[in-house]
Order: sequence, then structure tokens, then C-alpha cells
Amino acid sequence: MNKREEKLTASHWGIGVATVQGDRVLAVKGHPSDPHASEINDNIPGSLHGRARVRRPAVRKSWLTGTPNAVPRGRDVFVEVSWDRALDLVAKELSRVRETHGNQGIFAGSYGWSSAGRFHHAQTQLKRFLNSFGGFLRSEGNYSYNAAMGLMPHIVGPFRLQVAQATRWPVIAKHADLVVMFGGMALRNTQVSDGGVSKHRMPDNLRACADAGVKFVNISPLRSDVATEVEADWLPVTPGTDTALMIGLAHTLLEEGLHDTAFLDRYAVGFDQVCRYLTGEDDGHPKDADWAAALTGVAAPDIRALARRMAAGRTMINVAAGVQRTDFGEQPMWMAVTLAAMLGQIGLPGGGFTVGYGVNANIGNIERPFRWGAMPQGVNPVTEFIPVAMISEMLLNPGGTYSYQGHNRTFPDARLIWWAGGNPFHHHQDLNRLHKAFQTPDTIIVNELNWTATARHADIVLPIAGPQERTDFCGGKSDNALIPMPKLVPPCAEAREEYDIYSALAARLGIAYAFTEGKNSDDWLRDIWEVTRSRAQDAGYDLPDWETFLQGDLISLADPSPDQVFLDEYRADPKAHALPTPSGRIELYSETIAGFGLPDCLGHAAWFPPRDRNVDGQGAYPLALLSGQPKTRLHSQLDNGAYSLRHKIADREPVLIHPDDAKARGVHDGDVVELFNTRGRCLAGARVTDEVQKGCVFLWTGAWYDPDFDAPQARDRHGNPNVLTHDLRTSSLTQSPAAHSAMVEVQRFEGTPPAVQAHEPPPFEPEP
Ligand SMILES: Nc1nc2c(c(=O)[nH]1)N[C@H]1C(S)=C(S)[C@@H](COP(=O)(O)OP(=O)(O)OC[C@H]3O[C@@H](n4cnc5c(=O)[nH]c(N)nc54)[C@H](O)[C@@H]3O)O[C@H]1N2
Ligand SMILES: Nc1nc2c(c(=O)[nH]1)N[C@H]1C(S)=C(S)[C@@H](COP(=O)(O)OP(=O)(O)OC[C@H]3O[C@@H](n4cnc5c(=O)[nH]c(N)nc54)[C@H](O)[C@@H]3O)O[C@H]1N2
Ligand SMILES: [Mo]
Repeated sequence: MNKREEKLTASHWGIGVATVQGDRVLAVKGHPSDPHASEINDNIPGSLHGRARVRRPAVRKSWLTGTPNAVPRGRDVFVEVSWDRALDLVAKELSRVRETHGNQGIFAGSYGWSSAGRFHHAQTQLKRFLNSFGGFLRSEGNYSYNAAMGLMPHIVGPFRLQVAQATRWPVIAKHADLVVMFGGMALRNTQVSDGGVSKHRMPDNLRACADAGVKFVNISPLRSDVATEVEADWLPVTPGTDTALMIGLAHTLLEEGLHDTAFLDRYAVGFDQVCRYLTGEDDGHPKDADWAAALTGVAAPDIRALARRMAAGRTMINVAAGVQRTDFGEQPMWMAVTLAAMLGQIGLPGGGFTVGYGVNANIGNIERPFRWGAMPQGVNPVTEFIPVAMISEMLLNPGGTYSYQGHNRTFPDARLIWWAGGNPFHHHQDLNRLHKAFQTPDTIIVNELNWTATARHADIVLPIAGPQERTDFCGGKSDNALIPMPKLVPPCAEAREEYDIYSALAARLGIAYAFTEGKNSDDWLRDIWEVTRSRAQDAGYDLPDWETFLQGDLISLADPSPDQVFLDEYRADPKAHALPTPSGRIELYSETIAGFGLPDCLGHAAWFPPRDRNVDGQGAYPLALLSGQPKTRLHSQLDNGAYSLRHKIADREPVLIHPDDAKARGVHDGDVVELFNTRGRCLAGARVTDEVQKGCVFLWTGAWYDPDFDAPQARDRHGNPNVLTHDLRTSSLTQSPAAHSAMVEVQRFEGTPPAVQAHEPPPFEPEP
């Protein structure tokens, strides 16, 4: 009998201490140095050793037998093959597509979070391999805060820098009176940070704010979008109407002379245009608090009172990323910046605006002291790209045109898709449309741990070793610690490290050296550690050698900027620290954007009604569907783990519904319900609660998509909101995903609900 050992493991949600016995991970608990470790760790053993693991390379039967359209992707059976066979098929197909369509025929945008780890990063590995092969068609942006990334450079500066420069929470505790949160600041989302988080600091930092007397206002359809650490006033708002609410607030400031003209004159451009819009000088519609009340469901006196309260003290305005993941999602951010400029506190400690507090564990809490080493991706000779959320659009309209950042562009023709480290059948909107789009390429290759819906839509599925089945190290993109990730157990069945898969392919394609530089995984890990070590030395830290590090505990470094205040230098000297915008100032009106002449994004922040409220003239569905990030997992990852499963209702994802909405539909807590609209339908488990605003339902993302192709609209049995969301982007400025803007109806499911099959492998057949 093997003895039990305790070893470190690390992930996007924190450091775990794993109990390992032989080839099994028995349990993973939080590291003792983490004051608020995430329970997502509890999913790891069940998922790592779950039935859904891809055990051998597998090929879709119709594709293998040369009749690729005989059975649609997503519905076909698979044939397990040897690694040699699978790699030969991949190499041959890559060569064929390159020869016939060029490298731009290979789409490897491959968006997704994959796993933490500096070396075994799925996208980096795939992109390095394809760059060695002459390049690939890429995607630009993300699903998280794409509208912010596309808009902010026009009006303030690069968004990623703003996140890193966010004012720190201890500064807010000391200086702020009020934090106004559009979309709340859900503690559940601060479990996670891209690349890893060593300590969950948010609960204690928020408690320090509460102790210091800082007040919070939660403007959100969900009461629980705010931590219990603080006492917040809840102002429920109709989803998608935050811009109108902010406009109403701005109008009150203007009407009552509470705006800071000195700040606006010195630090911003375009306030005149904003005033004309607020007062209705051009369109005859004054946009006052009464106007806003009619759109938002927030009473006019409450709007006026909030505006006065914001002007009365030091106020931080926060916008959750979810608020820009909506129709015209650029507008609430631009309006938040406008509002903050009117208050004149940008650059002061505890005042101004932030887009993104609460979006991850580290924003406003910690930053990395220097850049960690990473596997170099090489250079992509193909310059063609698509905005990330246009995947279905591209596949269904090769040669079609679209507008993006003021340019007219044409969709390329992607013949081969390769996905590694992401789950588009989790992350993309309107999954019935994506299912159609995924029928169009010649070949789809997916590297996966599990038989996700994306793997089931592939022609060739390559089984890969999981994060506990390979050696690596972790350093979060915005964290201050380095964590060893020793291999805990051998890879499941025939699963392989992705690096070894690409090395074997590179050898077949005659590009072995270009990809490997003659190194194996262990050589690369040492190289990347040495790069990290030498950068550490430049920053004044002495890191141990690789062996010592790998056998030791985490290494915590100092916080490089604990007193940071966003835009304080700009405030101190707006000439010397001019912003990287055309005017060098905050652009409340952008000549550049106005010059694009877009119908869905003007030269200043403006109100546009959400599109799904009136579908095809048939009348809107009555309930707004919100589908935020799940507390019990990371997106779709580890959905088949114990913690995630414990929270399901009747085996399905919980949907929160207000008692009045439930009563009107005869729905009781614990019932299986069906959510539907023109695009699709799914089953879910009803949780009746007044935590959610009346008129809204909240269905967490990440339940593995489980379509029943024999049911109407290929009904999903498990509760995946993306069968209901629309695939329209925020606007033609940034073409960002707008998942939070969908309308649905809900009914009780009568009869025996079909069993959920999402966590089972697909059917296999021997080779014909
Ligand atoms: N309706 C709705 N949809 C949304 C959102 C929403 O708010 N509402 N939010 C959006 C947001 S913000 C995001 S970021 C996306 C997230 O979308 P994704 O990042 O695509 O979601 P994940 O579930 O993290 O998918 C990662 C996949 O990588 C696999 N994986 C893990 N490690 C490895 C590895 O080492 N190698 C390989 N090859 N695979 C690996 C996992 O098994 C998993 O299937 O979803 C978006 N979708
Ligand atoms: N546990 C866990 N944490 C995560 C993730 C995860 O999968 N699991 N994913 C991580 C990722 S990739 C990201 S990008 C972040 C996402 O972080 P966010 O984008 O902030 O998270 P969401 O949950 O999409 O949205 C936050 C809240 O916005 C509210 N909301 C939605 N629409 C509107 C609206 O129109 N108006 C207002 N006022 N409120 C609205 C919803 O009530 C929702 O709870 O979370 C990260 N953290
Ligand atoms: Mo995200």
C-alpha cells in the first residue's frame, strides 16, 4: 500500500495542499497561509479522476470514414485510435490545409482559460507550435471585458494598465466615504485570478472599509452581488439600463450645480457635448432623473438622492465587467467615466472610477513585482484575425464584411479549427447557432482533459495530461507569489503532455527544432525558472534554484505599490503625465469615435435600449436572463467535481427566481423548470429567492452543455444559459460579447425530466 503524502498544487483559484496516494489525488484543501481559501479545490479529485476524462485519442466516425457529413458534429460516435494514428492524421490534415488554403486557413484563436502554470499553458503551446509551422488565424480580445479593452484606449488609455493601476483597497478604506458599485462586486468572483492567486485578500480588505465607515451602494439585479463583510444599500436596477441611471445621476449633478467645472476644464474634453445631450438641447429630450426612473426601475427621488450623496464626499465608482458584457456595453463605462469626471475626484485617493473591482481576486489588492518567465510563443506570420466573439459569425459568413474599430473588414475562410484550453460550447453565446457554425470547417481538432461539448464537436480529440499530472510552476498575472506545482500523479490512461504531442507532430512535419530548440519539458521549465530568477535578481530578490524551489513551499514577494492611486500623477501634472488619448486628456467626447460614424456608438456616452426586449416584433419574453460566473467552479471547469455537484438542484444548474415570478408560474423551490426563448431552451433547478430582483432570473454559467437533439430546439438538459443568449455583439465599435442581455420565459417542467448526460463520455464504436 502506498503511503499518503501532502503536496502543493496551484490553480487560477488558489494554492491547494493535495493529499496523494499512489496514482490518486484523494483530497485538495486550501493552503494554511491563505486566509480565505477557495472551496473550488474540492472539485479537483472528482473531476481529475472522473468518468468524463478523455482516455485515448479519438476520431469522429463520419470524419474517419471519409463521409464527414453523414452525422453532424456533436451527435456522432467516436472511434478510439492509437497515438501514432492520431498524430499521422493531424499532420496530414495540417499539411493539406496549409497547401490548399494557406496558414490563414488554420484558425487557432483557441480562446479560453485552460489551467494555471507558466509552461503548460495550452494556448501558448499551440501558438508556438503553429508559429513554427508558418502561422495561424488568430482572434483578438476576450469574453471578460472586451468592450472595456476596445473603448478605454480612446477615452482614457489602455485598459489592462488601468486594472493594474487600480487604487488599492487600503487607500479606499482610509479616504473614501462611499463606493457606488454598478453590477456589485461579487465576492464569489474574487476567488479567481488569471494565472493564480496566492492569498484571498478581498474579504479582509472590505471588512477594513466597513470598519472605517466606508458606505457601499449595490446597483445590481442581484442582492448577493455584494459581500456580507460590508453593509450595502441595494438599489435593484433593470438589467441593461445602467447607462440610463448614470445619465440621470449626471443630469442631477448638472441641474444642481454639483459638478466640478474646474476639473472638467483642466482634465477632460467634450463636456459641452455631454451637457447638450443631458439637457436634450439637440434632440428635445432632457434626460433627467424622471427620464431615467422610467427606464431603470429606480425611483427618481432615489436617483437624485444618490447623485447628491456622491457629490457630498469622496466617492469611488465601480463598474463590474458583467455590466459591459451587455448590449451597448461600451456605454455604461463611458458614462461612469463621465460621471466620475463630473465629480472631479479622479486621481484623488479613494475617489474616481474603476472598471473591474470584484472581477478577480487581485484587482486593487496586489500586483506582481516583476514579469515571470514564460514559454516564448514565437512570431505569427499571419496578420489576419477576428474579434474573439465573432466565431460563429465568421464560420457562417466566410467572405462576409463587418465593422470593427472604424474599419470595414472581411471574414477569412477558416477550414481547420484547433482548440486547446478553452470551451466555446461553454463560453460562446447562442449555442444552437454555434452548433451550426461548427458544421462548416473541414476539420476540428480539440485537445481536452474531458469530453466537453466542444470535444464532442471535434473530429480529432487529443487527450491531455491535467495540471496535477505534470510538473510546472505558478505565478499569477497580477499576484506576488511563485508556487511550485510538482507532478502529483501520472497522466490518466493514455493522456499526454501537450508539449510532447506538439514535439511528436513537429518531428512528423520537419519542424522539430523550430518548435523544441532541442529541449524537453524539463529543460524548458529550468529555462523559464532561470529567466524568472534573473528578473527577480534585478528586482532585488534572491530566488532558489529549480530543484530547491520545486521541493519547497510557495515564495511570497513584496507588494510593489501598496499605496497606489489610479491617475494620481495625471492629476498632479496633466502635461507631464498626459494620457495616451488623442487630446492627452479624458475624452468625454471622442472625435475619433464620432468620426467612425457608427449607428451604435456615438462620440459621447449615450443611451441605447437593449435589443432583446422586443424580439422580431413578436413581443419580448418577460424575464431578463442574467448568467454570471459560478461560485462553485471556474466557468465550466470541474463542473463534475464534488463542490459543483453539491449545489445542483435535481442534478441541474440552479436558476434563481423571485418568489412573485415563481408564484405566477406555479414554480416551487426545487422544481425542475424549463427556460426558453426563440433561440433555445434548457432545463434547470428552481431556487426561489428574493435575492434576485423581480423580473429577472439568474442562471450560473458553466453547466456542461447537454443537448437533447430529439427534443424541441435541441433542449439542453443541464442548465446552460448560452442556449438562450444572443450572438449579437455589444456594438460595431468593439464587437464584444453581450451575454447578459437576453430575455426568456420560464415554466414548470411537467413529468419525469430526462437524465443529465453531460458528465458521461460519448458513445464509442470500434473502427468499421
Ligand atoms: N452566458 C455567459 N457566457 C459567458 C460569460 C457570461 O458572463 N455569461 N462569461 C464569459 C467569460 S468572462 C469567460 S472568461 C468565458 C470562459 O470561457 P472558457 O475559458 O472557454 O471556459 P473554461 O471552462 O475555463 O474552459 C477551459 C477549458 O480548458 C480545458 N483545460 C484546462 N486545462 C487545460 C490544459 O492544460 N490544456 C488543454 N488543452 N485544455 C485545458 C478545461 O477542461 C476546459 O474545458 O466564458 C464566457 N461566457
Ligand atoms: N468563482 C468564480 N470566479 C470567477 C470566475 C468563475 O468562473 N468562477 N470567472 C472569472 C472571470 S473570467 C471573469 S471575467 C470575472 C467576471 O466578473 P464579472 O464580469 O464582474 O462577473 P459576472 O458574474 O459576469 O457579473 C457580475 C454581476 O453583474 C450583474 N449584472 C449583470 N448584468 C447587469 C446589468 O445590466 N446591470 C447591473 N447593474 N448589473 C448587472 C450580475 O448580477 C452579476 O452577478 O469573474 C472571474 N471570477
Ligand atoms: Mo472572463
